[in-house]
Amino acid sequence: MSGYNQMWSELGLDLEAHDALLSVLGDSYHNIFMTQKNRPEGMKYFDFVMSEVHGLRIKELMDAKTQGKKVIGLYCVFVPEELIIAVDGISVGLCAGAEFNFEGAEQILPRNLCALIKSAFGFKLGRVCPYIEACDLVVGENTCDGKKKAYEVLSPYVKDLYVVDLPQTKSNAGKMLLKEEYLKFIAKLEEISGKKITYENLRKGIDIVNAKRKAVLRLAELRKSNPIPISGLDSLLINQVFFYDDPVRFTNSVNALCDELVERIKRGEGVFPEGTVRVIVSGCPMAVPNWKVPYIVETSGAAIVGEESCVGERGTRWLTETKGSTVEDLVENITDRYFKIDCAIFTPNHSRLEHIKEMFERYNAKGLIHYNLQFCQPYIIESGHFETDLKNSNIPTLRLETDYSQEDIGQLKTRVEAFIERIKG
Ligand code: BJ8
Repeated sequence: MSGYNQMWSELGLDLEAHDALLSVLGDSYHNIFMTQKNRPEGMKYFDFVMSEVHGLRIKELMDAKTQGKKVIGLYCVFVPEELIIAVDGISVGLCAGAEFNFEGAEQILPRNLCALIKSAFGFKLGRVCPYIEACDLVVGENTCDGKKKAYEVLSPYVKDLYVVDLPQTKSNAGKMLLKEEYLKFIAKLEEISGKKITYENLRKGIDIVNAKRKAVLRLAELRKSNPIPISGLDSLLINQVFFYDDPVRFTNSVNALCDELVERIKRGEGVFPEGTVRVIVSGCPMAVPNWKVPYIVETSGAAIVGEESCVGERGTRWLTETKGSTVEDLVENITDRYFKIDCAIFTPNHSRLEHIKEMFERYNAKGLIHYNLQFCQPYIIESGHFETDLKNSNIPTLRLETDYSQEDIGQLKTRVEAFIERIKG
């Protein structure tokens, strides 16, 4: 990708560190994804997207910027992409899933912070993320304590940081707060883009994002089949690309892949041997290139058939309604839709547990792996009483707590293999 050196330099990247990062990522992608057997042809598009994730996609963003479009970086699924598209903006995910420059991050943040936050800082401080450098606006949100305090620290490092406040309870007052915050965010978007949100452009934004969600939900539905037509790793990758790619192109590519999977299912063709154990993974989001646990699971005799995660069904399972005829109506619909997201920062958070149980049934799973990032208090705390409840519901559960390092792979694999043996029986 050296053809992009000038662009990366102009974005202020540290070329040497960036080259080293791309080389490690390229090797890891090859070892994890390209060694899978009998992958659908449609995955070639996503392989291409990943091979150009710091190249062609960034060039597209830079070209769009020269045409006056704004690039908006996000860390959380509570920030509505519909609003960004309405002002002709482009949203990009900024969460990072690799252990890079944690030493740098730990100079300004505590060590006992989750890897997702440290990684985002490590990428920024190490100047290896072209996405954050391309952003006209970076949007944070008051979710967990770690993130909300980390944005205070991030503020001096980015050109324009805007933080959306979020409720902590699913109450009427909480919903009103969320709507107020979305109205303020609209004002911010209108200010930086110079464009007014109208019924027409917001409706277009809703339609584009709904189509994208429908495509990934269609993919999710196909994973119920037996034999399983696509791996959990490839499905996770698609859910990760969801946050970076052009939304219309992404939707078309996912739908084309689904058409292929429908044919595979008709032919009885799968990617795992007959009788492979089906599991659901639930918990903290897995940002690119965090593929560690799914790789361990799928090389230990199980197949992941669903993700209860923000990079997965928690982030995509509801569409935004289109009822009403004014901007106010559509903002109300957007608030309704996002207020349902059952992130562990909410208290209490019953619907997440119900969703896990419903997914377990729907995908005909044999076990649940609860994935916690170390120091992520909301998900770790929830996983304790969830485990008790799930056991009472006869849902075998394995709780894993890990970070982005490679050091615990052997230990994780031993535990995952033992769990798979247990649920097989
Ligand atoms: S809606 S899950 S994307 S906040 S892993 S940073 S919670 S300490 S990512 Fe999230 Fe929005 Fe919720 Fe989803 Fe904190 Fe936990 Fe770290 Fe986390």
